[in-house]
Amino acid sequence: MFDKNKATIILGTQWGDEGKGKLCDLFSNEADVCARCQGGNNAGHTIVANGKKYAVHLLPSGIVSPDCKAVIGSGVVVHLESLFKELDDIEKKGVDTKGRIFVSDRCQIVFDFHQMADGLNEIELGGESIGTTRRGIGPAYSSKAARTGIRVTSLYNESEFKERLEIIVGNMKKRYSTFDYDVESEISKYKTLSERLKPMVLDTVVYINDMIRGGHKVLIEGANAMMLDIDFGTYPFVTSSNTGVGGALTGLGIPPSLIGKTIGVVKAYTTRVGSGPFPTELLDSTGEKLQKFGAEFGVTTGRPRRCGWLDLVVLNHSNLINGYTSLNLTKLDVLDVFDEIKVATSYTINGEETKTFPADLNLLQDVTINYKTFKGWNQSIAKCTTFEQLPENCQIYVNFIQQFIGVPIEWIGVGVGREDMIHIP
Ligand code: 2SA
Ligand code: GDP
Ligand code: MG
Repeated sequence: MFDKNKATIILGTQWGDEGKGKLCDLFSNEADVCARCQGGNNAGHTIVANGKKYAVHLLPSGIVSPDCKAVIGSGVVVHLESLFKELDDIEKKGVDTKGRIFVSDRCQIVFDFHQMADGLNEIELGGESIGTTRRGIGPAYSSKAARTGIRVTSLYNESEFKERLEIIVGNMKKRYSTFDYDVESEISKYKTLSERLKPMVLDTVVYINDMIRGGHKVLIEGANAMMLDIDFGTYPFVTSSNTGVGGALTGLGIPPSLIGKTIGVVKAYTTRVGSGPFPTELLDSTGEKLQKFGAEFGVTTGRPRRCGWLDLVVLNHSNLINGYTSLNLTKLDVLDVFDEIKVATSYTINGEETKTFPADLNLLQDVTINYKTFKGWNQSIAKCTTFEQLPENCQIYVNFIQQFIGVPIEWIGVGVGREDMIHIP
């Protein structure tokens, strides 16, 4: 699972919700540290372990493993009230988090006004809206890039916090005519929040580097996924962080030489929540069947997810950028009930076949998808524990994917639970 003195990264390869939480949980059982590097509480990672279901948003999945430290790295944007609510909720489920959660002193804070701005921006966009989670992620990263953001470290400098808060709220008021915000009450609220946060605040750059270099097992948990990457995803229908391997490095402050394995999590079909292009989307009964059997609803917002066949053009694009060392194919069991399964192998755009994902989304309006069709296996694979136990048609499907991408499928998900995973060493 871990190379010596190197961190392992787990990343989403499609549009999110591939099942990263489950693989991260499996690795966290062995890890000393599980660190989030980007995103915020837009993420929704599900873990089903010891007969209980957990949904984490800001908390790293490693929080569920009692011997694993959980780190929220500098690249994460943090809404403090949401963080504390998550901590309280997970404690109620019997998870002892004391002394195990650290928050970077360099993290940008997501304020309620960022969430308000997120909602207002979406309303302004009307029919062109991104379909964000409205958790304030875009506006918080915008403040960071505009250098008006407020970092955790500023919470402990009263005058600096007040000064920066007044500037940023002033800017918001100028930008949004309907913006009502009381700075004084915000300051007093943050006094209380920052007290609770204090024992968790850490220079995580030093901590993570020391842990990896010191031979401890460090897992880096990506949030969202490659096609939602601010630079390489379906811009502007993306989130506001770098969701790939680059985001892992900049979000934690570690050099590439400290990275060992980079594992890509691939759903055996495709889903997307929110707006934006989705070439293999199925707007018919097959799509509905995928949604129903895959229980495809957003973990953070409860929104139904759009569904379609696996798209290897997308997976190739994602692999080109992240260089996966192995893949985790998830939710293969959802395909148990299909007579026929399709996989996109290329697109035809303006009469030309292409295997690469275009930057110009307009080109996708008239795209023809070239599919390879597989026979289904029409039986449950839930109890399979080895690759050899999978039905022949299922093995053919898996083998095709790994040969097409040229990356070994090392893990196969056959159910929601921690134990429902085939490992192919
Ligand atoms: P945002 O809120 O600014 O990051 O939204 C921008 C786009 O990114 C998408 N996005 C997501 N896509 C899949 N899963 C996400 N997490 C939740 C989950 C989503 C939910 O695990 O189910 O509950 O709705 C996630 N977070 C952001 C979003 O849909 C926009 O397309
Ligand atoms: P993440 O954001 O990538 O962590 O994924 P989500 O938690 O948002 O969504 C994945 C959903 O699929 C969750 O409900 C998981 O419990 C579930 N899941 C994960 N792996 C499998 C699998 O192999 N089979 C099935 N049936 N469900 C899975
Ligand atoms: Mg999710």
